[in-house]
Amino acid sequence: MASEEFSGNYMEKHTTAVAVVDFSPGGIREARRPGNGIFEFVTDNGVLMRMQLVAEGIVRFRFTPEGRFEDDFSYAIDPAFRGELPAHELIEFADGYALKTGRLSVRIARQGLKTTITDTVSGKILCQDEKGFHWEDNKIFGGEVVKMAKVCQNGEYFYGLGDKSCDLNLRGRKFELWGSDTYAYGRDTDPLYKNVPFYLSLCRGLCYGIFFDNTFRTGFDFGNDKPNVTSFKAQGGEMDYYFIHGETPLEIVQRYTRLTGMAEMPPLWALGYHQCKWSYYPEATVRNITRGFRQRKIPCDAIYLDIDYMDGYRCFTWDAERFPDPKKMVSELEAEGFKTVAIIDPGLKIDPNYPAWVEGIDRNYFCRRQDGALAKGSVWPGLCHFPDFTRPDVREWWATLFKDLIGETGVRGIWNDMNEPAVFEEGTFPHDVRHDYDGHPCSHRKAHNIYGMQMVRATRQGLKLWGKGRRAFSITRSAYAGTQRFACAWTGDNVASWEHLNMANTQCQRLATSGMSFIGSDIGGFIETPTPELYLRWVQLAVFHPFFRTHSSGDHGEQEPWSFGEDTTDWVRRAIEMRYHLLPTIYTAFWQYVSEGTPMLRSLPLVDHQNPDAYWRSAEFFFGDHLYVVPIMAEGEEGRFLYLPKGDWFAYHDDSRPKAVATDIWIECPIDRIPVFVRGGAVVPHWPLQQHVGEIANPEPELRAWWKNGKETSRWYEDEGDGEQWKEEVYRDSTILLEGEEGRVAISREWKGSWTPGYESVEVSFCGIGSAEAELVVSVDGAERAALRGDDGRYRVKVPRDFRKVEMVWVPVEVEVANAGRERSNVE
Ligand code: NBV
Repeated sequence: MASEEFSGNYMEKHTTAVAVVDFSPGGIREARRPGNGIFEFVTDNGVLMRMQLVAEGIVRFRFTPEGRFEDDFSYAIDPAFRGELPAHELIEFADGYALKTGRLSVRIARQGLKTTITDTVSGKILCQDEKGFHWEDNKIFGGEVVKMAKVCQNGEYFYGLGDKSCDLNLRGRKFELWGSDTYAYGRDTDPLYKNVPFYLSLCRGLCYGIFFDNTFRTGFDFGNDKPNVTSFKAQGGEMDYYFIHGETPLEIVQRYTRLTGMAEMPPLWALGYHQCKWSYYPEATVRNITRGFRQRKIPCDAIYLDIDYMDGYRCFTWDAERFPDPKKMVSELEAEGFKTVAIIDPGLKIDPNYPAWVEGIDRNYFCRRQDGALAKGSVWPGLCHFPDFTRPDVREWWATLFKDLIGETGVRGIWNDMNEPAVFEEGTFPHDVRHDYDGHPCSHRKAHNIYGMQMVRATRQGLKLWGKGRRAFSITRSAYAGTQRFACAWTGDNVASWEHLNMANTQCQRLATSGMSFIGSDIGGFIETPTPELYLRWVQLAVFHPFFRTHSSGDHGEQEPWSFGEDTTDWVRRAIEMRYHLLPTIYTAFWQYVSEGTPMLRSLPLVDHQNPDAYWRSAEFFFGDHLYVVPIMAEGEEGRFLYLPKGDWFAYHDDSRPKAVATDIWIECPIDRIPVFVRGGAVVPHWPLQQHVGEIANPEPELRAWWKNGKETSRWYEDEGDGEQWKEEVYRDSTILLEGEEGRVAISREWKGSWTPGYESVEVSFCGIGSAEAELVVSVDGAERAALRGDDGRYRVKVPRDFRKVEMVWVPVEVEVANAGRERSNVE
């Protein structure tokens, strides 16, 4: 029994033995309005429902059969979130009630509390209850298993839900959320590491999102058990969900992200390339690797220390033989442009000679079992105790433990692993482990899914406490909704296979849809060794993943950019160089994520949401506003069909234009290139090549502006790259308008913020114009300037840093249009 209980399956085994009886709400006997925008309904069988208008487009629903709600506490909802309530009214009908806002009508049936939400503009139903709220009594653990069933409409597609590894569309599948250490997971492995109970529905151009804020083990079914039913349920707690509406899927993701909290700007170096392995040690090996980058001129900004840097895997210690003088090493690496990132796990070794453990035990900071005994589990150091990160005082203490690592030694980033929490053999903590849950004591059944989030929250506190005013860089493997406030994340222990490359693509897109844009996968695969081609294609995809890190378990072979032969080294270098050139664009997309909640990776269906042809596609995605990335994810693929959404597009590498916009156009994909398209009219900021961020003190930017007959808006965000001043608007956030017509193109810009860049001038390149020599005149803020046409056909002009307008006029000659695309019929 003990080991069964420890395995976490105890409840499942015991509850499945009993026949399931579902209960449903009866008829409304009382309606009341306890606050502005808040409405409560009580049924004759004691169910209490609360409907709360939270902000424009967000309605929260809470149900309890217990007649009273629990304390309103959530780890997911950002305490800083403030929603403005739109005008609304509640109308009573014979068969129920309706809450109306300008945009939504939410009807609640008098009998059974079923809701129907209609978009009042189109008059179409967005989301309708099937069985609606229902529940099962939980005699083993108390409380209820709470359930919700909604109609799954014909033509409805689903996205989101964190790190699931299947194709983007979730329709026809079911999933669980219960953070799990899933070494070498596969396409159908479920649950995985992260728990993000947010999904997005897209149906013939209409869309909505559901965020089910419940931290117990949760299940989602998108028409799997019953093709016409979408349902979600949890093993305890309340049915507490937010319906989120928006004009577009991106607006819904923005609203969800605002609700659960915005990420902070990362230090700019964190967007560079990172090199990791389990493990680089001793010091000589670390230095050999960093030297390898500089000698081969492959840009890199961060080097990682996995668990072997510690003394016997004791967190916050160093192995004195392997790393005799960590401070010296870290500061010398820093002088060469490498930031050191170190791993920290949650388990602290039970060892009376180990100060962190002694402090934890003396202060009673470790998790206990139901009967009061300390919870134990074996992990890397042997038997460990685990801090209860759901206590504010424990989080504060944890932050202090980083004094040496961050404050003294100068480690710049902390990587939290094993925080599902993972425990050898048993998998995770037993259900009965107690947690404080910030003053709402509960068992591990409720706290499991937020344990990792609270750990990395505490870690981030440490980074801020000792980081000398620098921006924090923290990484987590496990997460709950809202973790984007505290960390960047990676997709865990993947495998060096083409299938895993495909999964990395969908997982990163999906996490971005789920509010977590700062995401990446272990490039090349954590387990096993990639072929040179697989490694290269992976790096090429990851150029467009916000977190850009090679990591491997290291016991199978080398996985540095130069480990795969000379040609591959050159091609990998080229891909990494592309990343460094694009850093200002990546940083701008990050800013849009931080300031508006707009995902950095934008899945095609979320952008092209009026076109159901795009709904089932998983491969292509948008990076930021204007780049469209077409990853190559199959062995030997030298060309592929792709879907190009409506609009003007240019091939990024040579400004050629695909012949036609179609669902199936053919492109060549030479080995040294990742196909990327740029939207016509886009202005995309670039930097000169650096071997690491900061190598050039004030890099002179290049703005590449692609031709469009019409108008297009672009953004360009700049700041000092570190420090907290961006919060005081010490940045330059430019909005650039491009206007083009035959014989004329102009870009004009305005900016917000008080930051003054250190460079003197900017290079503007007009791309994709064709030949425009005849009587070419360029003016910058009204003054004439010389423009040069390069061999690449681009017109370049140097402009002062604070330019407002650049205009180029010429007498049009016939415009050459090269063909990047061939129609399908040409190649079949
Ligand atoms: O710390 C070792 C590894 C780490 O490299 C990896 O990234 C984590 O996902 N860690 C898992 C524990 C060992 C896994 C077998």
